[in-house]
This record gives sequence, structure tokens and C-alpha cells, in this order.
Amino acid sequence: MAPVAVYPEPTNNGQVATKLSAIPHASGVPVTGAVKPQATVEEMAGKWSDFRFRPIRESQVSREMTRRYFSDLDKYAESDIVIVGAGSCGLSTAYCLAKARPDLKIAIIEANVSPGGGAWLGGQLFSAMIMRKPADAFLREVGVPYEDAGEDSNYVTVKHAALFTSTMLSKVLQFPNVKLFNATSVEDLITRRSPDGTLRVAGVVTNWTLVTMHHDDQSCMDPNTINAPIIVSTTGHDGPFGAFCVKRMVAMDAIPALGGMRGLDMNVAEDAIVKGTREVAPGLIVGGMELSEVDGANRMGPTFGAMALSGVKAAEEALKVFEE
Ligand code: 48N
Repeated sequence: MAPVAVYPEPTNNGQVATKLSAIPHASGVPVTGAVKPQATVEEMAGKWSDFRFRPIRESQVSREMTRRYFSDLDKYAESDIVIVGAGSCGLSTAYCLAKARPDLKIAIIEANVSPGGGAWLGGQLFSAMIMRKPADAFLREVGVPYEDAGEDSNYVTVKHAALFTSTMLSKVLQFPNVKLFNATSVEDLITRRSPDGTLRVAGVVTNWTLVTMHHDDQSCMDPNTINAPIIVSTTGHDGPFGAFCVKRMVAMDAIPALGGMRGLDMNVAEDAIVKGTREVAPGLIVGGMELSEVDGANRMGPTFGAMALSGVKAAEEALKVFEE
């Protein structure tokens, strides 16, 4: 049997781990890379026999993760805008908001561990994503490669929907004023009643999604909150939480009964969703397929241009609040 590599018990930054106070907080190297890059992958190739990672103490990893997460929870407890749902519409909204207003704090709450919603595949599990023109303008804005059959064609094709969604995630997550809380559900809304009785949405009520899914079999797992003057809800029409915010508003008698999504008509549906993206109640802007449930709009099926441009419009509507 090959000799077992014996590693000295690593301590934090080489310090002897005696008591908490002796363990200096690991100072993270900023992503911007103030440190001169050291190793290169090429240098590692072929020299694996004496390869070793730099020693670490597990608590350094734990502290780096938890310190950041709880600092983010503290920072975004008061957000400027909360986006509910990180599907194609929510991510497009986040991109436009973060780019236009780097001074605003934008929290994205996504129930799934993996953000992206229905935009990882084009339709019936097929890979390619179709966007009807002029939505190709958004693809150029974000830098998503696509194929265009020519000036007379009426759509463009992204060779794999995951190329759109991964590019969107990469761009959105790099904005310093955006924080994605995934695996986290909005399970209610913070509301305020004005003297004339008008109900205003003033934030979201959140919980770990795994907790949200088990309120029926566990008692009293109370939520957390995020205050914000504007909520953009893009929770889609599908899945266990589809159209969550508008259903909650109907339950509170804050908006009339839902119109319920209508049958598939691409031409009617995509124009209606983009043009109809708006503030459906004070403090609550709705876009994407969640809107089809509000307005009784048609569905468009496997074409995504309306999701992207609904996000552009949702961002525009949200920014009006900050211009007033
Ligand atoms: O992708 P979706 O479902 O929603 P949209 O509106 O961004 O895009 C819709 C699009 O994918 C279609 O449905 C296409 C165009 N098909 C149309 C048709 O006719 O069939 O993303 C919604 C996201 C998901 O990731 C959910 O997990 C998330 O919202 N979500 C929530 N996140 C947090 N809290 C909640 N309560 C919640 N509800 C949903």
C-alpha cells in the first residue's frame, strides 16, 4: 500500500489554534485580485506527484462563508428593490436595474437552489432558445451569442438556452449591488395600509425553501423579512410556487381575482406581456409569465423574447419610483 501522506494538523494561517482570540480573521483576497497571481495551471500539468494545496483549517472555510452570508442578510434587510424569482424575466430585470442604478441595493429571492427558472431549456426539454425580433437587441446588450438567419428573419436562435441563462447569471452576479438569495422562498409580503385603506407592498417575508415546503408538518418555523419600497415579482406561471405574489395579493383582497392564463398564441401573448408589465398594486410590479395569470393573457410557449423585454420594462417601471 502506498505510504499514507501524513499532514500536520493545519491551523489557521499557520497559527497554533489555542483559543478563538488567537485565530485572526482570514482576510479574504478581494476578487479584484490585489495579490499578484501565483501558480498557473500550465505549471501544474505533469507534476502531480508532489502536488499539494496550501494547508487550511476547516473553520476558515466556515467563517468565510458564514461571515459573508450573515453580512449580506444584514445589508439587504433594507433593500431598495427586491426581485422575486430569478427566471429569465427576473434576471433581465436585475441586469437592467443594476446597470442603470449601481447605487441601489437589489436583492433577488429565488426559491430553487438553481436560479434560472424555465430558461435552461427551450421547450419540451429541447435545447435551443428562440427569441423573436427585436429581442435580439437584448441579447446583444448582454453579450449572448446567437444565430440570425438574416435581416428578413423574424427570430434569432441561441444554440442552447443554458447559454442565455448562464450568461445572464454571470453578468447579474458580478454587479456589486446585487445579492442573490437562492434556495430561499418569498412566503408572504410585508404590507402597509394607508389611511384611505389602500394596501401597499413594502417588502417580502422569506424562509429557506425547504422550510417553506414543510410548514404543514412542522410547527412554528417563523420567517425572516426584507423591507423594500418596490417589489418586482416574476415568479412565472408554473411550478409549486408559480404566480405566488399575485395569488397572495388576491388572498388579501388587494387585487381582484386573477384572470388566469389563456391558451397559446405567440403573437398576442408576447406583445401583451411586454406592454402589460406594470405596477399592479402600489409597491408591486409584475412581469413575465406571472403577469399572464393576472391579466388572463395568452401563453406564448417556447419563445423567450417577451421574458427578456418584460424585464427591461419592469426595470423601467421600478426606476420611476426612484426618479420621483
Ligand atoms: O422562468 P420562470 O418560471 O418565470 P419567467 O416569467 O421568468 O419566465 C417564464 C418562462 O420560463 C416561460 O414560462 C416560457 C416563456 N413559457 C411560456 C409558456 O407559455 O409556457 O421563473 C420564475 C422563478 C422560478 O425560478 C421559481 O423558482 C421562482 O421564480 N419562484 C420563487 N422564488 C422565490 N419565492 C417564491 N415565492 C417564488 N415563486 C416562484
